[in-house]
Amino acid sequence: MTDFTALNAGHGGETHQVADDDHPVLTTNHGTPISDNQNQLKAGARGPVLLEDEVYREKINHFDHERIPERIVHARGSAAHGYFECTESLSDITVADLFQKKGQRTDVFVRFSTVAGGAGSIDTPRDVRGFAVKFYTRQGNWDLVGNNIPVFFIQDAIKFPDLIHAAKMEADRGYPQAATAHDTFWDFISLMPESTHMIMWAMSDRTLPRTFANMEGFGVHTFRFISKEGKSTFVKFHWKPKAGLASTIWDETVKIAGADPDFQRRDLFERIERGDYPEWELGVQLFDEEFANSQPYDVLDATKIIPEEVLPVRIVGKMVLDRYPDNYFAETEQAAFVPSHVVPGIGFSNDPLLQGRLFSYTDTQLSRLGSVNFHQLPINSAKGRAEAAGCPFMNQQRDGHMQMAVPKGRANYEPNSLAKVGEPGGAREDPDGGYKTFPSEEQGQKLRIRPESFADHYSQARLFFRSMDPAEQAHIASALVFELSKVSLEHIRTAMMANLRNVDERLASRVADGLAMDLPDASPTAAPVLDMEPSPALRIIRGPLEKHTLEGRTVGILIADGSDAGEIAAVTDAVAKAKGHALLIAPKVGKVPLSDGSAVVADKQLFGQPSVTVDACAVILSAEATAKLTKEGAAVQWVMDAFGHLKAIGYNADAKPLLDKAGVEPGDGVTDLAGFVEAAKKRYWDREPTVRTLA
Ligand code: HDD
Repeated sequence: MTDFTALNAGHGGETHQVADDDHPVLTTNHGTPISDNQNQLKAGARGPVLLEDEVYREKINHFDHERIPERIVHARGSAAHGYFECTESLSDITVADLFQKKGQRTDVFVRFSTVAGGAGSIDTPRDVRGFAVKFYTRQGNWDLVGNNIPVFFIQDAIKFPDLIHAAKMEADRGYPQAATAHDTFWDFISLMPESTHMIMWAMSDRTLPRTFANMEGFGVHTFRFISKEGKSTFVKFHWKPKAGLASTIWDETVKIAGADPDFQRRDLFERIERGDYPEWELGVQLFDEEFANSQPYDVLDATKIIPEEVLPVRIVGKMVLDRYPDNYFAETEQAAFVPSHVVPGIGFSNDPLLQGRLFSYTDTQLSRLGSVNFHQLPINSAKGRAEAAGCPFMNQQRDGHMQMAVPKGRANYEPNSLAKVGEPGGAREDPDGGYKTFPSEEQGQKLRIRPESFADHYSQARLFFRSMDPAEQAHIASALVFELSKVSLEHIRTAMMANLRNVDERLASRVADGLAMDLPDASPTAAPVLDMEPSPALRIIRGPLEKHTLEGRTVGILIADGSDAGEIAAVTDAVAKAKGHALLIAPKVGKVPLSDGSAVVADKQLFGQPSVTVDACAVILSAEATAKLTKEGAAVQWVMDAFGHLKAIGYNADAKPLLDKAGVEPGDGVTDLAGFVEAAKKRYWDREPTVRTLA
């Protein structure tokens, strides 16, 4: 018989990595040690492969089934672990464990997402962002499944499948992916006046967040807190980013998508790696029935906000994300967020959108994760309770696909008396500490109807638009022109403009002008449109959460052979002092020889790191390098984009010809190196009208 040992060693023998002290023995899933992970079992060296090869079959079989269905919405997501810390006790208002004591910490897992695109789509479409928080409290898991926008498109959950079908890629052609700029989305929206307020937010810079750390988050619906005495207080939840609100310019957004489709996921990972932990304050708006009844809108209507100027947000905690997941699939993908998962002290209102959600999320996990036992996956397990009570869950539910628990004894029913004879009797109710639903009085006829108090679809859309900074208003008008320009059916554009007239006549005219179309008559309204008091808290630009800072932000420093070592050190040090993050970017990464004979290794290569990926730009070049780079499209574009995207540009004297070539004009934010780091802390909105025409 032929001895094949030598053959195997010779062909691919070098790829055989064998077990040693550092590497355990490779096994199959049922534990059999594997001797060869490189070759299938064959009948002879050149012969056919054998079906009996379990090592091969098991490996490929498992691989073939690695993917699970992606989420029907919010498929593209990125997540991190961290903690929530209570900074003000709410023990008089709710029994929820996490709000009892100042300083008390609760572990969290947070997943950010886009809505419309598939799991492999880009991070930066114009889209709403999901902001889902799982609190592992000692009384079980609480999932606060919100968005970065405080209102929603529809008032009733029964419309959700239609909204999503219209928003996602069109059914026959399979595009566009992760974009709302198409016929079916705007067709649905034009026929759904209640979505107008949400559309104002969606067309604003809110859907172009710079990074996840620069977004607000909202629970959207009105929830309830329930106290020890059984008293209910209505509550709306707000997450306020410590890094400040910041967005990108549309042209920049589009270019980021090409330069780095994973821009925000990468940023989340790198921030945590650097120790720049993303952080938010948790705020609550607390109110009672009397306040609710005094407002000109219904607090059960998810297309409405309560302006912060009317009811201030009270800060009661902070959340810090300080650990990136170990494994994307096991944690981020298998995480199941379920709004009906609340803990004692937290309850629901009658918001019909919220009520509809309470069914949908558990249901979807059954097809996505495949089993009623999805709560046993480590990421979903009630680990906060496990720490407090020694077990994540205790009940008489049994079996099902992928059951991981091995319950002992016969007590799979309740009541039972088995404890009387010394057998384990299983868990029992806790009438005092267990979850109690708020016993609200409910009465009425069974009807498929919406209340009159939900009829006003335009007042808050107007409130939002009129509260914006002029620069933001221009962005909204331009976004509407862009999106509607991509709508091929003219009657849909016309219907949208008819709705916009009810929001603001000037906005409607700007859009009509941008589309070169005639303004139609305004569409009928179901209720009078009110002029509410503007709410400056809704602004990003020149608003209360726009921060002028370098903390956590990235400065790109363009260098090349012969750059001045002292100037580079001065800028890098100043950036570090301002708690920013400096990146040296050069035409070649390996080694950049500097003016004083020393050399640095660049962090990034110019062609792979366009200026859209950084928050501010410094250019430090020798005269010779500048002469070369003025003929290099990527370098000219680097500076041109920084200027067009309203970023600070600092430069040394020798680099000036590159700025001239890029059409950079002197003005605010264009500065010598000495003034650069201070200038780098903000964007220059007043420059915008000089670099592009907005609607
Ligand atoms: Fe939803 C996922 C947020 C309305 C049905 N939703 C999902 C996620 C977020 C939201 C952040 C992703 C969670 C994660 O990261 O895994 N959804 C919202 C907000 C809404 C909203 C803020 C309105 C205020 N959603 C909504 C309605 C329905 C759904 C009205 C259905 C009746 N949502 C789902 C879903 C998803 C989901 C199909 C897909 C994946 C999942 O649940 O786990 O069940």
